[in-house]
Amino acid sequence: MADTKQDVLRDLLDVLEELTRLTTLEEGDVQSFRVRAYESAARAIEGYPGDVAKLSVTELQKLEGIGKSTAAKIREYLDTGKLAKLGELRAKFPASVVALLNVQGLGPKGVLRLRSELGVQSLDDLRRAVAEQKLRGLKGFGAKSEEKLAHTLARMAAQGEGRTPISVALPLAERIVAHLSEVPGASFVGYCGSLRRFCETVGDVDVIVAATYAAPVMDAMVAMSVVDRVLVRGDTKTSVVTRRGTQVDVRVVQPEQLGAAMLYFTGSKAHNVKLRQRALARGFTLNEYALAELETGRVIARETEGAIYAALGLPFIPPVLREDMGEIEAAERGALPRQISDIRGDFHVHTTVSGDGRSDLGDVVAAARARGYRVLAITDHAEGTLSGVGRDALLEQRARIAALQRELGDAMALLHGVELNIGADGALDYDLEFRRQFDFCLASVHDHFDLPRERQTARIVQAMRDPTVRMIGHLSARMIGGRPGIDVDVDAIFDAAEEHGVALEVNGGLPRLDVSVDVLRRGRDRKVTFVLTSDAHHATELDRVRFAALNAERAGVDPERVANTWDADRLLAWARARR
Ligand code: DGT
Ligand code: CA
Ligand code: CA
Ligand code: ZN
Repeated sequence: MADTKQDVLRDLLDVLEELTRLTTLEEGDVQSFRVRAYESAARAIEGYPGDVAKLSVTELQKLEGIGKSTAAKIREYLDTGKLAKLGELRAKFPASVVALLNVQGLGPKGVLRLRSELGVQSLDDLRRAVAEQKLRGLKGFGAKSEEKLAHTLARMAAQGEGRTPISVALPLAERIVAHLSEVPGASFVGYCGSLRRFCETVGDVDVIVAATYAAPVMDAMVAMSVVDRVLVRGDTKTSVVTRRGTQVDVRVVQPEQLGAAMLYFTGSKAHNVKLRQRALARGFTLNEYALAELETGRVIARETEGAIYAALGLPFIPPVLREDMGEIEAAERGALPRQISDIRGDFHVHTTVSGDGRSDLGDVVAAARARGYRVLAITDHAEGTLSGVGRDALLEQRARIAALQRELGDAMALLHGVELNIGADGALDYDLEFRRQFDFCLASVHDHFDLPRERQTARIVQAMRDPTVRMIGHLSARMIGGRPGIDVDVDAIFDAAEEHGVALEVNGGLPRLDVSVDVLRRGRDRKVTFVLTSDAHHATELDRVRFAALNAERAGVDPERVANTWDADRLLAWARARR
């Protein structure tokens, strides 16, 4: 089966990403010239509207962000499916060493020093070295950073360091699904397991394919370029491990059994157990093949999940709710939470005005219009953030927004907003007078992650008291699988949110998903307004708002608590309201 244009593009981006990571190790610097060259090449390719594979070295070089040597590497990979430089780097840095880059606070320099001076080649080695207090004598480390590392390692172990963050697992799964969907005879391909339930990390990715013949599906799976090794190659199940260390289980089922298989392999286990008890109470058995009569084995339902739920006297239960947290009981009472639909706007969006934004204002606005939004707040970083800007740049942007608004008319309201940085003691950027001139201010934490709970809580509450702050962005500032969240008293934050009428963001960026599902569950019955956002740094990332919606649905938050679902007038009045 020939690779499609999309596959080629994704493979190429993967290769560039791996090259970037390995080069940080080779050079001991995340900011080296070559690291940045690969990063900017990846962005150029992502943004290129045509077929990259058709471009010559010279044509590649003409794209902004691609230099001569990177252009040659790209061509080499497209022509041969291989890259000599990558092979060389892989030989130099085995996967267990690359995995050390995931240890917060170590960085490529630290990894290299630990390897050369202490022979640390893996997380286990590092754990041993820390336990034996071997780091404190090392230049650039010391007792303090050794203690910090011990802390980080303990946290990684507690989070299940073998688990893959959803920001890696979901794109991987979507890519596998797209690839296997092209196999002739595959009538359905989808992912199940914890990923379909939208868990923040997954132990492995479970993919289900409905097909009469399994062999072509399994052939296509093991041939994918993301695959590092094959663990099991069977008739109904194949398991592989990707280069980044994620296990993927692919199961082929007969098309008429698809529903039963999807239900079973989506889980959770606890949800399945409850359903099976319910089936037994009705004289049925339920397994991955069918819901059937206990006595006769006669099949009652198996083609769709909905048919199985219906035969058990239940409405369809959305996968994100299947955690045995009362959803079956709620379904029985007809009291499942309402779905979140009709998202009418976004309130956390960056443009090239932010140092880390990658789409021009005009492109972001056009993309928002294409989604049918009625309100859009442009919220670039204020000067207190690393990638933020000063007043002049924002005033210039304000004029551009006003001009765009004239073109848009009533179709969509553009708000000139800003993402303020919350200082260690709660101070915000600029001065009150300047902040008041924005249509919409959100405030969020971007540094000082290690403050004790009272100070973290106090600094955020202090920001909430500011009359210009409409919303607190990514409350915990965590990066799933990377940085832990800051320590805050969530109940005190809810109290302040109710008192000051400040909303809490539900950030849909997969590395963040912040506020988390846990905080959403705790806040479900408080009078707190939640706002779904994409935190897009590129026009295509506006789509991430759907992840925010899934996270809110996981927690069973009612749409009435979610500002984006309000009608346009109410939403706009809320966004502009001044205290
Ligand atoms: P993970 O991979 O650890 O993030 O979590 P899951 O939920 O994806 O678990 P996994 O991959 O072991 O299995 C996928 C689904 O298959 C699981 O959610 C429920 C179902 N399943 C697996 N083993 C059992 C079992 O022993 N009993 C029942 N009832 N269901 C099972
Ligand atoms: Ca799984
Ligand atoms: Ca599995
Ligand atoms: Zn932001």
